[in-house]
Amino acid sequence: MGFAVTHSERGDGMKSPQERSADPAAVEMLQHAANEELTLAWDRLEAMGPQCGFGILGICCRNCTMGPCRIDPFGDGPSEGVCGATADIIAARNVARMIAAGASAHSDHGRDITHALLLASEGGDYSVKDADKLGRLGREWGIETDNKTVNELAKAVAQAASEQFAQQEGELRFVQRAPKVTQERWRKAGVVPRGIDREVVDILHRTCIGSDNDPKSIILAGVRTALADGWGGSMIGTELSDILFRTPTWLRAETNLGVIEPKNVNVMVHGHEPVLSEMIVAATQDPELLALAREKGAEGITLSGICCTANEILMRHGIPVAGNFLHQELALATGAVDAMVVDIQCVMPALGKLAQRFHTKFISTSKKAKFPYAEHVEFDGTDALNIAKKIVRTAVENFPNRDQSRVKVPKVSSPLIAGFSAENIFTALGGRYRPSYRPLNDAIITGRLRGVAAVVGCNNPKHQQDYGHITMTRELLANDVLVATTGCTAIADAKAGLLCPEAAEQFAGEGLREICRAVGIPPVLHFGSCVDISRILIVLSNMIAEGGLGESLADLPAAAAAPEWMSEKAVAIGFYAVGSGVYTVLGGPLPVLGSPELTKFLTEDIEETFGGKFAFEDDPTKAARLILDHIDAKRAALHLPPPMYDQPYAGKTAGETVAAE
Ligand code: XCC
Ligand code: SF4
Repeated sequence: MGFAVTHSERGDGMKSPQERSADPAAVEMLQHAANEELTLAWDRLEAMGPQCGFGILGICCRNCTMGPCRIDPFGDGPSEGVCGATADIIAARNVARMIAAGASAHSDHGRDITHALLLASEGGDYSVKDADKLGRLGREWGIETDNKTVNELAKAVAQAASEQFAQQEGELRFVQRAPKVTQERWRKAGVVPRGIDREVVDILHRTCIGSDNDPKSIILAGVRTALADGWGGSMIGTELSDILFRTPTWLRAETNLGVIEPKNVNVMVHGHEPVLSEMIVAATQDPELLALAREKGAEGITLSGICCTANEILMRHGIPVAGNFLHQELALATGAVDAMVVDIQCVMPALGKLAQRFHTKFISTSKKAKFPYAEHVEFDGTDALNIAKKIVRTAVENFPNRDQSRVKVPKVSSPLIAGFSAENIFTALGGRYRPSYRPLNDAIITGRLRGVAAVVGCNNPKHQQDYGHITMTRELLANDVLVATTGCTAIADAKAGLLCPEAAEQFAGEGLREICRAVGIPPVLHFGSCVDISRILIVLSNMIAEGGLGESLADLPAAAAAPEWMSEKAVAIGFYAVGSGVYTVLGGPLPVLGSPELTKFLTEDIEETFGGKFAFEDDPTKAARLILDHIDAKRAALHLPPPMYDQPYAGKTAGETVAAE
């Protein structure tokens, strides 16, 4: 049974570097990697094809050893597994397990941050950097704040956060942050998360052979687990990171492989948790290690990052970002990385073998994430600075082993502005003297802004790297949609110059441009790492609280998209967005198409319960138009006037993306 892989360009031989990535730095490195005969994700994808059609459609099951079972979508083979599970049941169980895995990843990250806050409260290398936010959260959670020192309060908040993971009954605390009507929807559907760990376990239990076999019931439980991520584990991760490492403020920085400095020792961090990368930041500034670097013949130490741990230290320190998910191998291929230091999530196991082709030390640090060909230096938050220094020292001492004749660093980098948060966006959008979301809401109500969209997510070698992110984002900007971004999309947009105020002049419609000019912000706002999508949930909730844009998140002229997603974490995010009432467009479908009934439920019927639903659209221009249609429909439902400068949107599109049609 030979299904075509979802992406139309697959299956017709090798793609050129230009077809593999829209980023000129990547194109240069892909050519270089080919010359050096390095095997990268794109090569492995091509070697993999054609990929298993049952897997793509979501209708294979190996939940017990009576199987593995697979359903024939054409109806002339088996229509049930050995236990009698139909395509609908199998696809629902599989997608629910993806949610559980994604939610567990984000939430375990949140748990580690909670642990670090507890360590900080006891003294040691971490300390509370944002005591105001700590106080606000303490009061929000009803913790007595008045007679406590910062560390005493930090301890109480960390303990309360920790209980959110273990809680068995009741509702997660942050559920209260959602608009009342949204909360009521959740209660009515029975999906208010009780405890973070509990919901993940619930999915694993109910999808075990012979438990929940009603696809709708499985999906509702999946939504509850996803909400435990967005309004639980992820939000705890974000809030406690801000308390520990400070809430981001706008700053300028650089991104792309050109930030790697061939004359310097290059330390690169990759993964997700700021607990490690924050300490590496401090270690790379250590005078002793800087002196040692000079002794070894380097001019200094350059720290840069990949994926979300890069976003964390970008947002708080302006540390340059070397690239997003598909840049991890390309960065090593420069031959100029003296140590690649990784913690958890999105780290390709291929890195170890690739590092062996160079002098690069590949250092794993998490008990939970060990890798082939890696040196393991365990980092659990205790004695943090010393261990970080040890890691940086390894990089410095490795510098003389570098073969400079093999170094190839593309001279490509772009400036960007990052550091937006739910706390500072109102100062960004004109509420400078009177902190409020009024200016943002008014801009939407008058139609100067058509609406807002969150474009987030990964890279995936099935898509031309970054093309989907950039194309969709530009299409939205041209139509006066303010874009919020995080994760690998944020890095893609930054590389394409979209995180600069000047991008408004080039790409934004007239209304959005006016706003960007007036307040000096970029048309695309970088809200941080993937757990920081929780910031966007808070922004949307604050917009409802401000008034004039409806009563629930589902009423807002807003939408979300993940044009190049690949991770189970993205599935969890998609489900908490939809569950929160947000229309969410995925580039590449969820693996549910083998169940037409489940597909219909997720893309249509689920809206009745939550106000949000999924759409699957590979073409980023078409996907942007789905979002624009949705925003216009929500505007109409709120009786708002049409967009001030631009009706209808089809009359005005983003330059190149029109030609591409
Ligand atoms: Fe990973 Fe957060 Fe996806 Fe990027 S966007 S590839 S999940 S790093 Ni989170
Ligand atoms: Fe097959 Fe059912 Fe076992 Fe899945 S749970 S492998 S469908 S018998």
